[in-house]
Parts: sequence; C-alpha cells; structure tokens
Amino acid sequence: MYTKEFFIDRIRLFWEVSVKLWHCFDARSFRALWALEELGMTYELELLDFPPRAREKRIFTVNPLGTVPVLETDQGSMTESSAICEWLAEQQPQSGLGVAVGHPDRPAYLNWLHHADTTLTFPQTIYLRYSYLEEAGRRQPQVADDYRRWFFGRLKLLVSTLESQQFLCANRFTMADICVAYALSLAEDLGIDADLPPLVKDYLARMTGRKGWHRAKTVQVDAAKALGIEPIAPARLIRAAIEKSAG
Ligand SMILES: N[C@@H](CCC(=O)N[C@@H](CS)C(=O)NCC(=O)O)C(=O)O
Repeated sequence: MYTKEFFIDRIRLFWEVSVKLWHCFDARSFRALWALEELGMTYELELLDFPPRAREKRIFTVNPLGTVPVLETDQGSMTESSAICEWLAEQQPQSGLGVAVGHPDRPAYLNWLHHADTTLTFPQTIYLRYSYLEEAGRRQPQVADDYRRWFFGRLKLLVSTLESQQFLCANRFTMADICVAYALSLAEDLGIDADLPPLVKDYLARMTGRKGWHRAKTVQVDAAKALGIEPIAPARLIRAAIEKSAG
C-alpha cells in the first residue's frame, strides 16, 4: 500500500534538502561542517564568534542553550553534533557515509557516534574549562588533570579497534570517523595530543588528510576572515593568552 508519506520520502531522497549550520571556529559544529563537505551538499553557514552565549546573542533565536552546532532544516532544528552527522548521512544514503539499519556494523556505528561526544569529547571540555576557561582563581588543576587522564583512559576502545581496522566500522569511512576524529583533533587544540597512542595518531593523520576535512577547514577560515573573527581554534587562543601572561 503506497501512502502519501511513502512518495514524499522517496521524493525527498532526490531533492536537495535545505540546511543552515550555525558554527563556531573548530567547535563541535565542525563535525557537521566536515560532514556537509564530505557529502558535497549545499548549505548556508552562519559563523559566530566564540563563546556564542556571551558574544552572539542571536544564537538564542535558534537554540535556548546558546550552543553550537545548530542545524536548521526544513524538518526542524538539531543541536547535537553527532546526531546531525547521522541525520545528514540519512539524507544521502547513496554516499555510504551512514550505516543502514540491518547492516551488521549498525550497532558499532551508533556506538561510535555516541562514544565520540559523550566519552571522548566531554572529559576534554572539563579539562579545557578548569585549565583555561575559568577565571584564574576558579581554575582547578587537580580536576583538569583527572579529566585529562579520564580521556586517555577512555581511548582503550579506539586503540583495540584500530589494531585490526583502518576505519571504525563497515570497513569504510563513515560519520563515525568524522565524529571520533574531531574529538581527537580537540586534543591537539588543547595541547595534550603528545600522549596519544601511535595507532591513534596515525588514524587522526589519515582522517585529517582527507579532502573533505581540508575543504571544511578552508570554508571556516574564509568565513572567519570575512567577519573579522580570528581564524584560530578558541582553545588555542585562550591557552596562548594564559601561557603568555604566566610568562
Ligand atoms: N553535545 C553537544 C555540545 C554542544 C556544545 O556544548 N557546544 C559548545 C562548543 S564545542 C558551545 O557552543 N559552547 C558555548 C557555550 O557553552 O557558551 C554537541 O555534541 O554538539
């Protein structure tokens, strides 16, 4: 029985979806930007100064949390970077960047998408906050160091996977690689990457060697320059300022 929804779904697969990405330089919204570039989709980019909550009040018109990413779509908005990547892959199933329901690696795919943010990115944001973002008197070196160690402890699943695979799942590059590789690139921005295991460093180099990664980087640099925003990851800028003031 062919319903109206059946035909609308099929037409949508061939119709370019219209999306607008709200993004800050090298923030987690970079996952979505990289995904859009890998997919070759057309999109509108709204680059904001960091932190948007303090510097770009218009973010609150699209997200009460005041965070990026926000992906506006004709089906509603999304605010979670890994979920955005998953949704984008679903719009272009022929791209192979998603892993379909029923594929033997579907559980691994979903697991990596969530692992990327909740397990690998979150502890690094605590490290960033208590090492650099807080005012001098509120920094907590002990907390920062505990969460840095937490991050390195949680790399075990990735290391054991990379011992036998080039990609995280389905034997090909997918959104799972985008989401995890972004978390690893954050370690570079935080200056803690020297301790990454060699297999992880090699994997990150392979992922950041992709044309899609370079296109996304170029897009955000051009957008930042056009708006007078410093084209450097905020984590790097803040670290440099604090290290300079400490002499
Ligand atoms: N879990 C969300 C986290 C979103 C988030 O916290 N984004 C950060 C940038 S990485 C942000 O906008 N922070 C600004 C703020 O909290 O003021 C995701 O994966 O997208």
